[in-house]
This record gives sequence, structure tokens and C-alpha cells, in this order.
Amino acid sequence: MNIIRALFLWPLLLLCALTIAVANAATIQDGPYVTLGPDGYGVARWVEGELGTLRTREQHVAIGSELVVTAVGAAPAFAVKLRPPAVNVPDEVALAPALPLFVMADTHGEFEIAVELLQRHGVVDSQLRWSFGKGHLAVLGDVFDRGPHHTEILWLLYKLEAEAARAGGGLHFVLGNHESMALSGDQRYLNPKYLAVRDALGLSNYAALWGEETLLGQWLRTRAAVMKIGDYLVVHGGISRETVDRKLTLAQMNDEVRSALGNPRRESHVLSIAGPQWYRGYFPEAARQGGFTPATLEDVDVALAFYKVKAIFVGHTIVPTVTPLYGGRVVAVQVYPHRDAATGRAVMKVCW
Ligand SMILES: [Mn+2]
Repeated sequence: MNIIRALFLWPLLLLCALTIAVANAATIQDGPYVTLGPDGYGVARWVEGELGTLRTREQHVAIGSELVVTAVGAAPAFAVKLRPPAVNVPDEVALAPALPLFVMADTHGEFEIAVELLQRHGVVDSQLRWSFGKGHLAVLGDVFDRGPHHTEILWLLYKLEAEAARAGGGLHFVLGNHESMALSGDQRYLNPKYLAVRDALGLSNYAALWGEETLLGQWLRTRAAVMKIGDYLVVHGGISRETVDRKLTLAQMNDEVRSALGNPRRESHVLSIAGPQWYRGYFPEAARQGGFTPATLEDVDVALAFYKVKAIFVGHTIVPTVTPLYGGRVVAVQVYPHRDAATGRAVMKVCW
């Protein structure tokens, strides 16, 4: 039996307060934003300084260069080595029965919280090095938007992917709706800090920092939106009955989401609110509000049978605690949100 743990996020109110605090904070430190040419050489850019008088800093880099991502609060600085362009991740990976799978839901720029949880559960050590051995970490999307540190989270995931692979484990990032929105130029949910960064770099849209010529933009364009890890499906929103009735394979959905990243929104089932990044049909209240028909047990069973999995792990929709739904066939891990009142620590719960 796998150990499944889920990430608890800040209360939304606290998150809003934090967002405002950062927007008003005296000092901003953001980057690196790395752009590489076909020859493997390029430039890394940082934005730093006081809000209103931000400075940019540049450094020539190449594949193999090691860059430092600055510390944030209690989360230490870490070095990351630039790798050659990523290739598309597989749609399915094996998971040996005895190995743990750690599932982390929407982090929304809350780098310190994410780090604290990964450290406390042995996924990374005090210096943010992979310490989970052959275990697997699934991150269910929505790193972008709301909070002030998505740059750091993405660099950490990028770095850990290589370390996990070297250890015989795996890190799997699936694309949420906020990755698709931010990369397509939707700036509505960006932390104000990133609008200041955009302006300091003289760009008209923040998405210009995440194009396919950028190292992390290219990396994101090789991720999946739905993955099978062992006997489990991991996906940001969920699998609707419509998705199953269309007999969409994981490869078809992943190709569709990847090819739409950074492009103006196209019309298709996969990219619609009934698609894997947006679906909320497992949650009756959210379904009603969002205009979904709530999924029946039969709908879920049909999905499990079609994709040949035992359970589906989803983020995207906030739940009060890690919640097995449909008799454990769906597990909702986007937990609304708390820190322990006595210790102030992010609360974790082993649910599987
Ligand atoms: Mn979402």
C-alpha cells in the first residue's frame, strides 16, 4: 500500500494578506529567467531591488551552468544546473508496490510552505536535496498565480526532477489550469510582484518570460496534464464522463494541453471546463456553482475501467481535509488550508 500524503495550503485569507504584503514589501528578488538559443548558450536575468526602482541583472549562461536561486524566509538558497532541453515526459510510469507516492496539490506560489512540507516528510533534506530515494512525488499543477514565489517552486521542481531520477525515484509535475492561463498571457491572477517584474524588464505581458525559448517555458511544454503512476491517475481537475465517452487517451490529452500552452485559448473538449485541467464534477457544491453535472459512481467507475487505474488523485477544488470520494476511487488533496494553531506549522495528514 502506498503512503499518500497531501499538501495543506494557507488559508485563503492569509494568502491574500501575504500577497498584499509582498506587493508592498520593500525588496523584490526574482529570477533567474533563463533564455537559451539553439546552440545552448543564452542569458539569465534577475529582477531585484526596491519596488519602484527595480534593477535587472544579467549573466551569460550555457547548458551546464549552475545558477543559485535565492533563499526565501526559512527556505534556503539552492543551486540548479541547467540541462539540455527537456523531452516529453511519459504518459505512464511504473510504481513498485512498496514505494511511497507523495502527492502535493496546488502550491500557488507558496514556496516556503511547499518546502516545509517536503522537508518534514523526507522528500527533501534541509538543503533541498532529494531525500526520497526511489519514492515518487506527484505535483498536481497550479504552481503559478496568487502567491509570490512560483519562480522558486518551478526551479526547485526542475532541480529535484534530475535528483529523483538519479536516485531511482521520480518527480512528476502535471499542468494545472493556472499554468495554461499564465503561459497564455492571462495576468488576472498573478501576484502583483510579477507585474512589477514584467514592467522592470520592459515586457508587455509576463508570459513573455515563459516562451518556448526559455528554459522553464520549454520544460513546462514537455509536462503532462494527466499521468498514470502505478495504479493511480494524477490530474489537476479530474476526468469527466464526457472525457471518457470521447475515449481520449492520455497521450491525446497531453498533446492537446501541451500544444495549447502559450497559445491563445483554443476551443476543444480537452481545454474546456469539462477537460482534465478544469473539471469539478466530483464535488457537488462546486459542480453546481460551475455548471457541471455531478459525476455519479458509475461515471467514476467507467473512468477507472477505461484508464485501468484504482483511483484518481485531483487538486484544483478546495476541500476541508484530504477527502476520499466515491469510496476511495477519487482522492481530493487540495486541502483548505491551515497551519496548526499552536505550532504555526503547515498541517499534514497521511490519508492512504
Ligand atoms: Mn486549478
